[in-house]
Amino acid sequence: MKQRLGIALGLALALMSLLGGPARAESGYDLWLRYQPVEEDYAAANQVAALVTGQRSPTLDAAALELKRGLTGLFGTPPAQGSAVAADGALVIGTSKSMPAIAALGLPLQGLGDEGYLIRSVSIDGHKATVIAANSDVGVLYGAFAFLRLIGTRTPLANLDVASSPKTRLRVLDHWDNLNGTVERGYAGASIWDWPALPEHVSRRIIDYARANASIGINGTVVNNVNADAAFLTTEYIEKEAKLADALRPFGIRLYLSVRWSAPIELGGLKSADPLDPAVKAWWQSKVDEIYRAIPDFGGFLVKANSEGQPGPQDYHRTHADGANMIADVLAPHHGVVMWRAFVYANDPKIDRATTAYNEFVPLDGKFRDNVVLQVKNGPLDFQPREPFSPLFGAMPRTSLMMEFQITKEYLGQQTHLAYLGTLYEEALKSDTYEHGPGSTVARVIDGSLDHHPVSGIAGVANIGNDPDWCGSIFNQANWYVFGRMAWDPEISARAVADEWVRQTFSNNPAFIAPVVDMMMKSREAVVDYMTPLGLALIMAHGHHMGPGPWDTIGPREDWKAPYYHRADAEGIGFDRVASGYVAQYHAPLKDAFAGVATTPEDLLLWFHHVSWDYRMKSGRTLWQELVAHYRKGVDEVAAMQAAWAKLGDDVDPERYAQVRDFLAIQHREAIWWRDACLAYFVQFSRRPFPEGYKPKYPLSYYEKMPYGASPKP
Ligand code: GCV
Repeated sequence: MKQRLGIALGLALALMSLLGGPARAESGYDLWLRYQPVEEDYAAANQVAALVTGQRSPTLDAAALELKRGLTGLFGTPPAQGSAVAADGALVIGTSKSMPAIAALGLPLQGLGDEGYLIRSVSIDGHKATVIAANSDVGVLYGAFAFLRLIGTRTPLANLDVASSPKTRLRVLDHWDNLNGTVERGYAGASIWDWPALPEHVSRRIIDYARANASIGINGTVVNNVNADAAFLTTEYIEKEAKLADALRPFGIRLYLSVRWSAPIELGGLKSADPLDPAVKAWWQSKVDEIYRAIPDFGGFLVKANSEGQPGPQDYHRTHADGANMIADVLAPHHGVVMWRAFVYANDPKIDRATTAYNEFVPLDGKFRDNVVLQVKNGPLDFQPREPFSPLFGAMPRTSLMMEFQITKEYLGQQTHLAYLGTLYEEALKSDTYEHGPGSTVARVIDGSLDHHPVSGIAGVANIGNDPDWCGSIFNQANWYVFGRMAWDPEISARAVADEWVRQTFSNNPAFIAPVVDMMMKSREAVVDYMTPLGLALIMAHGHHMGPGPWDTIGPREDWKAPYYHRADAEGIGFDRVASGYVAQYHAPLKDAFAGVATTPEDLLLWFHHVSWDYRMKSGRTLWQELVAHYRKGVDEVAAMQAAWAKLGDDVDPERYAQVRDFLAIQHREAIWWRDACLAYFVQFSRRPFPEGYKPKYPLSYYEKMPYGASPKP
């Protein structure tokens, strides 16, 4: 029946478009906020008859507007709007202050903090009603989105009792967006910030960006690249940024800036940027005061200092703490924070790059001001398909630490490959640091609960651009979504989030949800398998990081060359990180487990050890055979995703369906490329035969000469 309706609808749409009618293309612009009609039986049991609001504010108006938009889409008719409950089925929203009916209910709001919400089925004046209540307007907005999510996932609305508050304080997107509109490591078009049009004009896209972020609890945005241009601190740009901040404010989003350490020289004409020079501090002081005059709720600064050629306090023989504290002191009176990045490494081939951030920052533990939070990438290298968690988590009890994830998939197939990062984030957050014995998870380090820090947070390097679908692909939207959901609750499961994303983005049909969630849950492991199995890392092509480059020795620095990482030779493959001192950076029992080849988890074996090609793995295969098996499995998983998607056309509009189908075909072709190129390269060291039925299609020289953007003919 459903299928016949689908065919009829398809014919009608085709006819309408032939006649030039309004058939609306599904570009993906609406993200997970599509609000498509619910099924008849759900609608019959769960109508929301009226929306009841009290006093107004920009944020409460945004909540009411979203509910109106959402309920109209989901139930087909707009809810009546009023200021009192007159019949059964009303939805009452507000704080105790804005809505007397909520105050009268005496709800337990105390524990919700200033961003949490309560959604509860109640009786008001003898009528059945639902309330969305909070201590703040933004809590009501988060509750409104949560209520729409309940409907989007078809949760029955009778007898609701949901209370939720974020576990982390800073839930921030880091945009690596440049002044000229390009995005570093962006694969979704140009920057969404239209600087030339500001301050006069803020586009509709910015409001929709704010809505999408509020719907998943993101409360901050760093608008410019960490490789920062000092121009973002000029008066001209502060005026533009203030306009953006005004547009984001109703949605609970604060604006932050990445700052260039040498800005006092470049903009202020000073001779130095030494953090202990009073003139330098005075410059920052006056700049910060200027910013807060324009943006009273400005969030603070993000700093990449003395990293990959960026200037920093070490240029003046000062420490990271000297630098961070100086700007923290000028931000403190305004309640601003400093997010100081721990992504530093030395260009010394004798030093294991993975050890450097720990060596540099652990001695500074306890030396940072309270409004400084150290922003640490999930792994010690650089957003690889798989890395162990950075040993800095759990090693700095007297410093606030926040997580930095990458949402944009610099190293995981960029625009086209389907790689759901929920499983990667979950793996990192659930990792046990053992800082205070078992249960000292990374999630508890970064939510501040383990060592009782007031500042806690998660940052995600955004995958957002001005492409019609925002993220370069429909499935990349899931990574923005899961980032926000895990920032709100670092203990939520990747599977649960995938399930709710699929329901809101595509369909509530169980026959669709199960295979798609399954694809998503396996997708990141597939990428690990066809790119960097068994703990390999950074063997991507130099610079752009798209495609294989285990042979790559281009570049000025040893630690930018692939052989530095994989260390393949006639004996075996992998990095001996016992010898490098890295293993010792973990707490027991991890450091004991990682010290032994047999006790190291096999999915990280070559990260920690240089292992003989003939080493016997748990499967009974030799290491060489196992490596080949993983590369092959990765390709097979992508083929399985293609086969699964091929059966699912009925529940997806043609435009989005075709994009996923086509991108999976690209992913399959490129997974084969990865497999064959890497194995053609590694076999020259292993000199072991390929298992029966497998051999790379082309000789190594073919892959080595492949130009950027090309991949082998299938
Ligand atoms: C913003 C990696 C990326 C760089 C990025 C850097 C960082 O090296 O390739 O593009 O620069 O990380 O996180 O600072």
